[in-house]
Amino acid sequence: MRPGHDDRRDNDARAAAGNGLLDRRIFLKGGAAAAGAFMAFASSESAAAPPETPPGMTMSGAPLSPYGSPAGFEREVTRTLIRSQPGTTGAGASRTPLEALEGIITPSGLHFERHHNGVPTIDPAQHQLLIHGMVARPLIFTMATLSRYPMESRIHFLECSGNSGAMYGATPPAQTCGQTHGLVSCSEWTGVPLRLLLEEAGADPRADWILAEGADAAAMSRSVPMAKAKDDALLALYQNGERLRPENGYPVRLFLPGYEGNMSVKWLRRIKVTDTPTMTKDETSKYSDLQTDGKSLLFTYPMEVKSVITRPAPGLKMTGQGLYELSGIAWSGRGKIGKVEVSADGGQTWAEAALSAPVLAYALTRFRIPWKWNGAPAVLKSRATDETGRVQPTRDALIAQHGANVIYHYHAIQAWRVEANGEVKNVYA
Ligand SMILES: Nc1nc2c(c(=O)[nH]1)N[C@H]1C(S)=C(S)[C@@H](COP(=O)(O)O)O[C@H]1N2
Ligand SMILES: [Mo]
Repeated sequence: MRPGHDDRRDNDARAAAGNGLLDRRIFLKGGAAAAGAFMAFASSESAAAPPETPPGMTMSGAPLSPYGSPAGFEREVTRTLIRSQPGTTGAGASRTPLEALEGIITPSGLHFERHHNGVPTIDPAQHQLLIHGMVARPLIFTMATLSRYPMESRIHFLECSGNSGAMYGATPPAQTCGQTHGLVSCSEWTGVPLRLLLEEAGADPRADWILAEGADAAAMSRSVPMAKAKDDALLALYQNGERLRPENGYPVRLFLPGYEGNMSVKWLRRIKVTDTPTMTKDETSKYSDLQTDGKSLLFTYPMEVKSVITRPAPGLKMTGQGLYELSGIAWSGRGKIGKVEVSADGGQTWAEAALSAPVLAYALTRFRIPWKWNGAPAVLKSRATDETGRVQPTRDALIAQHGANVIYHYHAIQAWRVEANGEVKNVYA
C-alpha cells in the first residue's frame, strides 16, 4: 500500500453491493489485507510468549478405533427436528443441520431422513431385486450379482419436495436453518446405471414407464418415465464410499438425479416395466401439488433452482461487527448452478458470490462472498440462477403463481435478518 493511501477509498472501490458486500475476489491474493479489510480476529496479547504445553502433549493419546465418530465436542451437531407422525415410531422426517456444515458433501450420519413407515431391517444376503413387466426376460438380482455390474459414482443432492414447506405459512418459522431447509443433503452415490439392467431384461420399446417399489412397510412406490430410467437413473449401493446407511435405503435404492426425493425409492425390491404410469397411492393422494384453482399438478419431478445462506443463519450468532465470509448452498434439479447473487440490504442491491469448485449438475454448490458488517440490523438474501437461466422467485411471486395450498416445491429467495446483537432470524422481507 502506498504511504498516505486512503484506506476507506480502497474499501469502497472493492464494494460489490450496498451495506458492506465486498468483491468476491477480495480473499484472493491478499486482497483483503490490501484493502485493510481484516479486523484483528486473533488475539495478539500473548503472541510473544511461547504457548503453554497442552495436556495432550504430556501423555499418550486415545487408542485406535474400528469405526470413527465425530469429535466429542461436536456432539450437538445432529440431525434435527426429528418428528414422527402421531402413534408411529418411524413415519416422519429428520433434517440435516445445514448451518453447522461446510463444503457440499453431507456426512452420511447427518443425511436427512424421510420414511413413510420406518426403516426396515434388510439382510443383504436375502434381499432380491426383481425386474419384470413389459420385458423379454424377467430377471432377479441378488446384491452379489448386482455388485458385478459396472458402476458409476456421482455427487448429487437429494431434496424432499416437502423441504421448506413451512415457508408457505403466514408467519416465518422461528427455527434453525436446518430445521426449515434441511430436507436436502448431498452425497457421492455409487451404483449400477439402471439402463444396463433394463437393456439386459429386454425392456419393450413401447414401454414408456417403470414402477419402482420399496421393501418397507409403506411399500413406497412411484412411476418413473422410461426416459429418465434410461438416462441417468442409478441403483445406488454406496453412499460417500461406504455401503448405504439403513436410513437411506440399504442395501439398494433407486436414485434419480434432480427429481423430488420421494421418487428415489429406498430398499428397492421391484421394478416393473409398464406402458402407463401406475397411479400409485404415493403419486395420487400424495406428491401432487394443489393449486389455487383447486386443480392439482401431477408428476412435478425436477426440484427447482434454490439457495440458502447457511452462515450466518438461524442457529448461529454473529460475533461482532467487521469482516465475515458469508457462505451458502445452491442447487437445481435442472442442471448446474450458473450464478448466485447475494444482497445485504434486503434485496435493493446484489453482488455476485464466488462459486467454490466443483460446480456439478444436480449437486449442492457452495457459494461465498465477503461481507463487512457495520453492526446494524441487516437483511441478507441469496438468489440463485441455474444453467438453464431459471431464477429463484421471491416468496410473493411463488405464492402468486402456485397459491399457498400447496405444501411442496417451495424454493423462494430466503431472507435472514441479522439483529444488532448478532442473532439471525427468519423473516419474510
Ligand atoms: N421405500 C421408501 N422409499 C422412499 C421413502 C419411503 O418412505 N420408503 N421416502 C421417500 C421420500 S419422501 C424421500 S424425501 C426420500 C428420502 O430419502 P432419505 O431418507 O435417504 O433422505 O426417500 C424416498 N424414498
Ligand atoms: Mo419426501
